[in-house]
Amino acid sequence: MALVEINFDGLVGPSHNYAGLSLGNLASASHGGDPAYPRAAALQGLDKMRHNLDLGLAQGWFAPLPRPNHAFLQALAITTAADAAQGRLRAAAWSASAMWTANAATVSPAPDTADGLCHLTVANLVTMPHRSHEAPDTLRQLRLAFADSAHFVVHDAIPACFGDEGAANHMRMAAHHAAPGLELFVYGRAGGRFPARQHEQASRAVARRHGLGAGRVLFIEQSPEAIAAGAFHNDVVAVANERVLFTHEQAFADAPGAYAAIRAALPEAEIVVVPASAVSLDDAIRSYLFNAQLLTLPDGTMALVIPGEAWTNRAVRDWLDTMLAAQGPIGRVLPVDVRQSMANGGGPACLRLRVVADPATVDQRFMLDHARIDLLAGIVARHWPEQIDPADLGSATLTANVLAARAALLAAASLPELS
Ligand code: SUG
Repeated sequence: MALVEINFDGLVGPSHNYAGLSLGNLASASHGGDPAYPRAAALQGLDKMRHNLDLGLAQGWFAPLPRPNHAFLQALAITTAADAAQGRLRAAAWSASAMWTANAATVSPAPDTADGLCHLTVANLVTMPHRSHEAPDTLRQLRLAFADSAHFVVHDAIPACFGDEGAANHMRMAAHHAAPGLELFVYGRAGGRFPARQHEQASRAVARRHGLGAGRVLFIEQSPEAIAAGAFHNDVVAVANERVLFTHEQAFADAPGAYAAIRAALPEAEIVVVPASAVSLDDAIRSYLFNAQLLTLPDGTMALVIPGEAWTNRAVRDWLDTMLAAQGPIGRVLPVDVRQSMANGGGPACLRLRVVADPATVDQRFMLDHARIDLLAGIVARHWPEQIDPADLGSATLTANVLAARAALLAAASLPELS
C-alpha cells in the first residue's frame, strides 16, 4: 500500500459572496459588502488543483455544500422581510465557507493511530454562526469519500461546548509522510479581542478519539497576540510538512518551549522561523505567507505554494529571496492566484484538507486527473453565477441559479448521494 499525501481542495460554491461574517478574520471584515465573483473564484481554485497535479502530486476535491441552507433559515424563522439583522443571518445560510476544507476535519493518518486506521473527525465549527451548520453535510461527504472501513474511520463532530475548527489548527510532522508522525494541536485561549475558535478540550478529545499515543502528540497554545492581530486559525501563522515546521516567531504563546518539545519528540525536525524583525505579524497576516501549501515534490524537493499577495509584499519577498539563497529545506516558492478566496481570508492552505492515504482506497469520484478537472471547470463556466452582490442573497432568481448549478455539478461528477 502506497501512502501518499493527498490534498482535497474544496470547490468554491456557486453562492460565494462577501458578507463580512467572520469576526477576527480581517480580510472577511474588510471585504464585507463587496461584489463577489463565484465563477472566477471556482476557476482560480481549479487552476490551483491543476497546478498541484502538474507538480506530480495526488489531488482530490470536495463538492460545495447545499446552499442556501433552507433548514437553517427555517430553524431561525428567517422570513423574506428585508431587515438588517435578518440579512446577516440570511447571508450565513448562503455562505460558501465549506470551500475552506482545512476546516472540514482533523485527520490522523494510519501510521499515527493505535488501530492502524486513518481517523477523521469532522469539525463542529460552532464559533461562527455561518460555519456552524457545515458539519452534518461535511460528514455525509467524508463518509462517502472515505467509506472504506478497512482503511478509514470518520467520526462525528466534538460536542458543541468545545469549538473545533479542524486541520487549520493541527500540523503533522514526520520523517516522511508514511512514517509515524508527531501531531501538533494548536489551541487558543479565550478572553482576547477576537474569539479563540479552537478550544484545548476539543483538540484533546480529537487526539483521544484518534488513538494517538502520548509520544505522538503535543498541545501548543497559540499566541494571544497572533489571534488579536487576525490569525483566527493557526494556519495563518505556521505550516508543517514532514520534518519541517515553517512558522512566524510570534505564532505560539511559548515558542521556545514549543520548539524544544518538537525537537525532543522528533529529533530530525527542522524549524524555519521567520523573525518579526524581517516580517511583522501584520505583514504575515496581510500577505498570508504562512497560509501556504508546504509540499514534498516527487524529486524530494520541498515547495511552498504561496498566494500571489505574499509574493508581492516587499518584506515577505525579501525574506523569501534570502531563504532561497540560503538553500535551506524549502527549495522552491510557487505563487498562485486565489484572490477571490483570499478576500474572505482563505489562502492556498485553507482551501485544502491533507489526507495521507493510499489514493486507491478513496472513492475515486473524489480523486482528480486533468480530464476530471476540465469536466468540473466546464460545469463551473456554464453554471456558476458571474457576480453576486450581498443584496442579491435571498432573491428567487439567484436561489434557482445556485441550486441548478450544484445539481449540474453533482450530475456531472456522478455524486447523486450528495443531492
Ligand atoms: O472561517 N472566512 C473563513 C476563512 C477560513 C480560512 N480557513 C483557514 N484558515 N484554514 C473563516 O473565517 C468569510 C465568510 C464571509 O465573511 O462571508 C469566512 O468564513
